[in-house]
Amino acid sequence: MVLATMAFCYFLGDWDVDVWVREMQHLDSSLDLRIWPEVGRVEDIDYALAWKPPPGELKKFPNLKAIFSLGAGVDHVYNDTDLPENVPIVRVVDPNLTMRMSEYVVLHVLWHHRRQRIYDHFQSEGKWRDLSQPAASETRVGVMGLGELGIDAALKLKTMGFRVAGWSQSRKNIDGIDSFRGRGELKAFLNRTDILVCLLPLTDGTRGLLNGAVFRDLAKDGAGDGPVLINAGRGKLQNEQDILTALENGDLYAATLDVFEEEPLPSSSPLWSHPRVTITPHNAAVSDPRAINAYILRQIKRHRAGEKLDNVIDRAKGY
Ligand code: NDP
Ligand code: OXD
Repeated sequence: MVLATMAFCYFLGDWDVDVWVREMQHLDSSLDLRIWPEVGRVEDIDYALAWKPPPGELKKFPNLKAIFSLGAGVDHVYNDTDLPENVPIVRVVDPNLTMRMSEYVVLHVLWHHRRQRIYDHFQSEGKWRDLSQPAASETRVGVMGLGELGIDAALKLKTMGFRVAGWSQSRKNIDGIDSFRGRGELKAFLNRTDILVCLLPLTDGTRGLLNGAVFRDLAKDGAGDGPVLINAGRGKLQNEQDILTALENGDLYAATLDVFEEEPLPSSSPLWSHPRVTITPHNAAVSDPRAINAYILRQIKRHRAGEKLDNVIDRAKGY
């Protein structure tokens, strides 16, 4: 199919433009690719491929047929309160991204479960010492957000022997995973959770959810060192002052954070130097240019052929 009669516009923020363009041209060298802000005639643009598009820019394309988020989350598109109406917003659902996220979740659950922070400390002191070690089957992991990413991570943790539950809007029926739904079942979900993994989207219904009241409800009778938070969803899901307070009062023992209220995390944040906090720079599951471009191009080819787009977000729900 000839795609040369239409134009794509990339919004790439601080990502590597050369790599994204090279990978897309590798897939189809005939494409008319524009890189914001050098967009040329706004009437030409059929598809926007966007990471953090500046508010107001998408509205300028009168012939826009779809907006592709370059990540799984779409809150960075929603930041624009003046989005064109009736243009579908499509998010990434791709095995490459899903596997990366599950690697991250499994790594950090195991790292806390196996008490690796303490062994690193022993090593720094040249100390040969072993600690008691609960079995995975004694450790209860709770995954907030049982969507594309949460389900895959939950199943991998279950395979490793952990006792896994998930929390979502709707009830799930997944073999071996206990399902909790909605605010009414949140407390029960937290009460049975030793390691809380957050893979929720940022919406009006989830903003600020990871707060002191939630940490207070986490199980305090676990086999490990105490409740752990792993957040790879979005930074604005969490209240960082409440995380620090909970780390002091024992509602949390430790945390792994990939996302932050403000990114990059300001150098003044006490999280950087907290002895029981692990920080990664919002790279739990990076968007791989080759895989994500291929996913989007497949969708566009199908769309041009009159087929429906997949993974269009529900604007009313916000994810
Ligand atoms: P999905 O849309 O597939 O899943 C979202 C899940 O959250 C669903 O299970 C949904 O419930 C649940 N949910 C949404 N709102 C609520 C609510 N108010 N209460 C309870 N549950 C709720 O998203 P993905 O799994 O693909 O991605 C999740 C998020 O991960 C992304 O939005 C993004 O923010 C983040 N992410 C972070 C990355 C990183 O590198 N740090 C990389 C990729 C994604 P239901 O199933 O009932 O609809
Ligand atoms: C995403 C992300 O949403 O990388 O994909 O945060």
